[in-house]
Amino acid sequence: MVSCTTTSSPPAERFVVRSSWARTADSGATSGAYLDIVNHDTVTRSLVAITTEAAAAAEVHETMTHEGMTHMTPRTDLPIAAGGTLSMQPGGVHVMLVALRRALAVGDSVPLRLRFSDSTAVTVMVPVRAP
Ligand SMILES: [Cu+2]
Repeated sequence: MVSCTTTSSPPAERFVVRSSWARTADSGATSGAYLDIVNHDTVTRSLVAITTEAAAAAEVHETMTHEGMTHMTPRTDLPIAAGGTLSMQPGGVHVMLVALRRALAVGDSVPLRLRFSDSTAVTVMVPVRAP
Protein backbone atom coordinates (compact mmCIF):
# COMPACT_ATOMS: atom_id res chain seq x y z
CA MET A 1 0.00 0.00 0.00
CA VAL A 2 1.44 3.33 -1.07
CA SER A 3 0.40 6.25 1.06
CA CYS A 4 -0.69 9.56 -0.37
CA THR A 5 1.66 12.49 0.03
CA THR A 6 1.22 16.18 -0.61
CA THR A 7 4.26 16.36 -2.88
CA SER A 8 3.77 16.20 -6.63
CA SER A 9 3.46 12.62 -7.87
CA PRO A 10 5.12 11.32 -11.00
CA PRO A 11 2.54 11.07 -13.83
CA ALA A 12 2.15 7.30 -13.50
CA GLU A 13 0.84 7.59 -9.94
CA ARG A 14 -1.22 10.72 -10.40
CA PHE A 15 -4.36 8.76 -11.24
CA VAL A 16 -5.24 5.45 -9.63
CA VAL A 17 -8.12 3.23 -10.68
CA ARG A 18 -9.33 1.76 -7.42
CA SER A 19 -11.96 -0.58 -8.78
CA SER A 20 -13.50 -1.34 -12.13
CA TRP A 21 -15.81 -3.73 -13.93
CA ALA A 22 -17.49 -4.13 -17.30
CA ARG A 23 -20.81 -5.77 -18.11
CA THR A 24 -21.02 -9.05 -20.03
CA ALA A 25 -22.22 -8.54 -23.62
CA ASP A 26 -22.27 -10.14 -27.06
CA SER A 27 -19.94 -9.22 -29.89
CA GLY A 28 -21.36 -6.22 -31.78
CA ALA A 29 -23.47 -5.17 -28.81
CA THR A 30 -22.96 -2.25 -26.46
CA SER A 31 -21.65 -2.68 -22.95
CA GLY A 32 -20.99 -0.49 -19.95
CA ALA A 33 -17.86 -0.14 -17.83
CA TYR A 34 -17.65 1.42 -14.38
CA LEU A 35 -14.45 2.73 -12.80
CA ASP A 36 -13.49 4.48 -9.59
CA ILE A 37 -10.68 6.89 -10.46
CA VAL A 38 -8.70 8.72 -7.77
CA ASN A 39 -6.90 11.97 -8.60
CA HIS A 40 -3.77 12.10 -6.43
CA ASP A 41 -2.68 15.41 -7.90
CA THR A 42 -2.84 18.68 -5.95
CA VAL A 43 -5.10 20.33 -8.53
CA THR A 44 -8.33 19.37 -10.28
CA ARG A 45 -7.77 17.23 -13.37
CA SER A 46 -10.30 16.03 -15.91
CA LEU A 47 -10.91 12.72 -17.58
CA VAL A 48 -11.04 13.75 -21.23
CA ALA A 49 -11.09 10.55 -23.30
CA ILE A 50 -11.11 6.77 -23.20
CA THR A 51 -9.95 4.50 -25.99
CA THR A 52 -10.09 0.73 -26.33
CA GLU A 53 -9.30 -1.87 -28.94
CA ALA A 54 -12.23 -3.97 -27.69
CA ALA A 55 -14.96 -1.76 -29.20
CA ALA A 56 -15.55 0.63 -32.09
CA ALA A 57 -15.81 3.47 -29.58
CA ALA A 58 -15.61 4.14 -25.86
CA GLU A 59 -17.62 7.13 -24.66
CA VAL A 60 -18.00 8.63 -21.22
CA HIS A 61 -21.66 9.27 -20.48
CA GLU A 62 -23.64 10.63 -17.61
CA THR A 63 -27.17 9.35 -17.06
CA MET A 64 -29.53 12.16 -16.13
CA THR A 65 -33.18 12.11 -15.21
CA HIS A 66 -35.17 15.13 -16.29
CA GLU A 67 -38.94 15.33 -15.75
CA GLY A 68 -39.13 11.56 -15.40
CA MET A 69 -37.20 10.93 -18.62
CA THR A 70 -33.80 9.28 -18.41
CA HIS A 71 -31.19 10.14 -20.98
CA MET A 72 -27.42 9.96 -21.38
CA THR A 73 -25.21 12.96 -21.98
CA PRO A 74 -21.70 12.50 -23.40
CA ARG A 75 -19.00 13.96 -21.13
CA THR A 76 -15.72 14.88 -22.77
CA ASP A 77 -14.36 16.78 -19.79
CA LEU A 78 -15.14 15.26 -16.43
CA PRO A 79 -13.37 17.08 -13.58
CA ILE A 80 -11.96 15.17 -10.61
CA ALA A 81 -11.04 17.39 -7.65
CA ALA A 82 -7.59 17.19 -6.07
CA GLY A 83 -7.62 14.12 -3.84
CA GLY A 84 -11.12 13.28 -5.04
CA THR A 85 -12.61 10.19 -6.61
CA LEU A 86 -14.75 9.89 -9.71
CA SER A 87 -17.13 7.02 -8.96
CA MET A 88 -18.88 5.53 -11.96
CA GLN A 89 -21.94 3.35 -11.56
CA PRO A 90 -24.98 2.10 -13.44
CA GLY A 91 -27.44 5.00 -13.59
CA GLY A 92 -24.66 7.56 -13.16
CA VAL A 93 -21.41 8.28 -14.94
CA HIS A 94 -20.32 5.29 -17.01
CA VAL A 95 -18.20 4.26 -19.95
CA MET A 96 -20.20 3.08 -22.94
CA LEU A 97 -18.42 0.49 -25.06
CA VAL A 98 -20.10 0.86 -28.44
CA ALA A 99 -20.11 -1.99 -31.00
CA LEU A 100 -17.91 -4.53 -29.24
CA ARG A 101 -15.36 -6.23 -31.47
CA ARG A 102 -15.67 -9.41 -29.38
CA ALA A 103 -17.99 -10.89 -26.81
CA LEU A 104 -17.34 -10.02 -23.17
CA ALA A 105 -17.75 -13.03 -20.89
CA VAL A 106 -17.22 -13.42 -17.16
CA GLY A 107 -13.48 -13.87 -16.59
CA ASP A 108 -12.47 -11.73 -19.60
CA SER A 109 -10.94 -8.33 -19.19
CA VAL A 110 -11.14 -5.22 -21.35
CA PRO A 111 -8.16 -2.88 -21.77
CA LEU A 112 -9.16 0.77 -21.40
CA ARG A 113 -6.79 3.64 -21.98
CA LEU A 114 -7.76 6.72 -19.99
CA ARG A 115 -6.55 10.17 -20.98
CA PHE A 116 -6.52 13.10 -18.59
CA SER A 117 -6.34 16.88 -19.04
CA ASP A 118 -2.63 16.97 -18.12
CA SER A 119 -2.04 14.49 -21.01
CA THR A 120 -1.33 11.64 -18.63
CA ALA A 121 -2.55 8.32 -20.02
CA VAL A 122 -3.30 5.30 -17.85
CA THR A 123 -4.17 1.84 -19.15
CA VAL A 124 -6.32 -0.42 -16.98
CA MET A 125 -7.50 -4.00 -17.48
CA VAL A 126 -11.16 -3.98 -16.55
CA PRO A 127 -12.58 -7.34 -15.43
CA VAL A 128 -15.87 -8.48 -16.94
CA ARG A 129 -18.67 -9.61 -14.67
CA ALA A 130 -22.35 -10.33 -14.90
CA PRO A 131 -24.49 -7.29 -13.98
CU1 LIG B 1 -24.20 5.52 -21.97
